This record gives sequence, C-alpha cells and structure tokens, in this order.
Amino acid sequence: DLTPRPEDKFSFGLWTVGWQGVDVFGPASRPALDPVEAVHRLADLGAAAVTFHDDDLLPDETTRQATLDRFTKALADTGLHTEMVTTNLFGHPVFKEGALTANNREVRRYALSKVLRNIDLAASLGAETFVMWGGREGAEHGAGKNVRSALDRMVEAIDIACDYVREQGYTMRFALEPKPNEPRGDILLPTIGHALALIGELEHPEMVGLNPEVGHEEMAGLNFAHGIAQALWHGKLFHLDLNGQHGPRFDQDLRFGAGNLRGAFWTVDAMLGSGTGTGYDGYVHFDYKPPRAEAADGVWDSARSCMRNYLLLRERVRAFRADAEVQAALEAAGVAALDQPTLGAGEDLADVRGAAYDLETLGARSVALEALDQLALEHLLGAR
Ligand code: 3MF
Ligand code: MG
Ligand code: MG
Ligand code: MG
Repeated sequence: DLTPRPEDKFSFGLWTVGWQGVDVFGPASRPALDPVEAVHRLADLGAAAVTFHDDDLLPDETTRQATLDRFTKALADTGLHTEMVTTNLFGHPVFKEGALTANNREVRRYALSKVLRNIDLAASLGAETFVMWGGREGAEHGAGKNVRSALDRMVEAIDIACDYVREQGYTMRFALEPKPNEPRGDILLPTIGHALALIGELEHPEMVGLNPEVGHEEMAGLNFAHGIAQALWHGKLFHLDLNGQHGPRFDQDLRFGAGNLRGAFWTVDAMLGSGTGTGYDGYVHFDYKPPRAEAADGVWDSARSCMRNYLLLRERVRAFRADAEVQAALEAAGVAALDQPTLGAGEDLADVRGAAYDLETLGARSVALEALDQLALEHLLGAR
C-alpha cells in the first residue's frame, strides 16, 4: 500500500517545504510558509512528525511565545509530533568563522548558550533526538584553524550538552550530522566514519549517535547504504536525512528517489536490515529542498513524492528479499558464508597456517554476483 500512514513514521524539517529558494545566485522565489500551514499540510499528506531549527520556527524574540502557542496547537490539532530539534549555528554572520569551534571564544560561548536554550525547547516538545550539524565548523585555509583544538572544543561542547541533559533529567539523545563541505570549504567531521570516531572520545558516548544524510555522503563519493550499515553495526544510527544527490557536486537536496536511485534502493534495504531483520526503526526523515523553480504546488508534489518513493522502494526491496530466485542467487554467491567466523571453534593459528590452499581452484571460482545484482535491478525496474 502506497498511502503514507503515521506508522510509517515519515518526518519533514520545517526548513524543507519552507525553503524559499534563496541561493548563492538569487533571492527567494517563493513566499514564506507559515509553520502552522506546514504542519497541517504535512499531516494531510500522511506525515507523522516534523523537525526544525530554532530559527525556522522562532526567528524573533517578540513573537516567540505567540508562535510557539500557535505551533503547539497545530501539533495538537493534527496529531503531528516534534521528533527532532536542531540549532541554527550557521546563518547569522556571528558564526561566519565557526560556532562551537570558532577561534573567537565569545562566539563559542554564545553558540553554546543557543544550543542549551534549544535543548530546553526540544525537551518541552518531547523531541527524542537533538541533531548537531556543524555547517560553519571548518575552514577554507590551512593555518587558520587548528584542527586538534577545534576537535577539543567540539568534544567539550558535546560533553557539556550531554551533562546538561543528564542534570535536567531529559531523555533525548544527540545525533551528529556529517558533511564534507558547503558552506565551508572543508567541514569538520566530514563523513560518517569521522563522526563515529569522535563519539569514542566523548564522556557519554552512549548518548551520542549519528544523523547521516544521503547527499552528504554522496558528495564525498561514498556509499550511503554502507555508511548507515556501519552506523547500525555500531548501534549509532539514531536518525537520518533522506534526500537525493547526483554524485560529487554541490549539496542538491533533491527529493528522496531523485538522483542516485540505485543508491536509494540499497539505502532502503539497509534501513530494513539488509535481509537480516535488524534495521533502523527511527523516524524516516526527509531533508530536501523543493527545487527553486517550483511554486507552491511543486513544494507539496515533492513532499508527497519523498514519501511515495520511500514506500515504492520499500515494496521493491521487500519483493527482492522475498523472491525465491534471489534467495537462490544469494546462496550461489555465498553471502551467508561470511557470517561464519574465519577461525573455527577450538582451532588455532597452526590450523590456518599449516593448511593447504588450492589457489588455482579458488582463483577460478564463480562468485555469481552479477546474476544477483541483476535480480535487484530487475526488481527496482519493476520487471519482476
Ligand atoms: C545542511 C543540512 C542541515 C541539517 C540540519 C540539521 C539545513 O546541508 O543538511 O539542514 O540537516 O541543520 O538537521
Ligand atoms: Mg543536503
Ligand atoms: Mg544537507
Ligand atoms: Mg541534513
């Protein structure tokens, strides 16, 4: 069934459908979207939740409480939930040289205070996840940023945020969002792997996981499905940003399913556990931008399509995994044999080192991978 339902846990950033089309070459091409209208429309389309940056919803102090009241009423009226909150630490010029890792200490202290205030807001709305994307944490120059000190300050800030959540008795978890570049020439924590490594240096690593974005990994030429599979293996896929991207170029934020469609198929397969059943059970969150060329109708068409493409791919992935010929092809490719430890129980290294290996035969063996992959393609193309 291709109708989005609350149990599908679809979620959208207010900044996605609310993007007005401001880019490096031109001003807004669409009027501002009232967050209350966004909530109602997304609920009508079948989404379960929304997410936002502090500044998306509450750009100014004087209207803060009134907007919050209208927003929480819209949530109550529609049954939509705020599942994730994040902090805008990239828009204001004060963050031009970094936020939590700016060379300027006043800026770092201000950034931290903005995060702490936003954690309180996230807790008051019942958000389970607090995302940290350090868009301005990086550099264009060599000597101007001491990377080791910047990582020290990043760890310091995350440790403080974790301590604060514990002291307040909140239950939210943090999710770091890697991105290789844009807006900075080079951003700290550029990939899933870099972010996973940093988590190991934290005081409360159990409170911190990842929010990987399809396009961000693909901008670095990486395989997103493999990236989230490793994050799952570490128990660190706390959240994700689905969208579309055509390889290493600017951050396109296309609707999910556009761009690398084959990658999207394997992404959904990884989310469903790659045939093992143990996958991702969090919100299916879209972080995309309706193209600047579109008017309001295109905004809602693209939001609808993100969910529909996920459901279509989920259907195709399930059919692929359930197909008896696919199971035979997996068998022929020896995929399950990799589950077996390389050293058997009770064996020692002498058993491995002393054995005779028939390199001729092993070198000439069939791996049967093309046949298996073609079956996936046939499912993706709707030919099976
Ligand atoms: C930028 C992004 C961000 C993050 C957001 C935190 C504006 O490329 O992807 O969206 O996703 O700041 O979730
Ligand atoms: Mg993006
Ligand atoms: Mg992005
Ligand atoms: Mg994102």
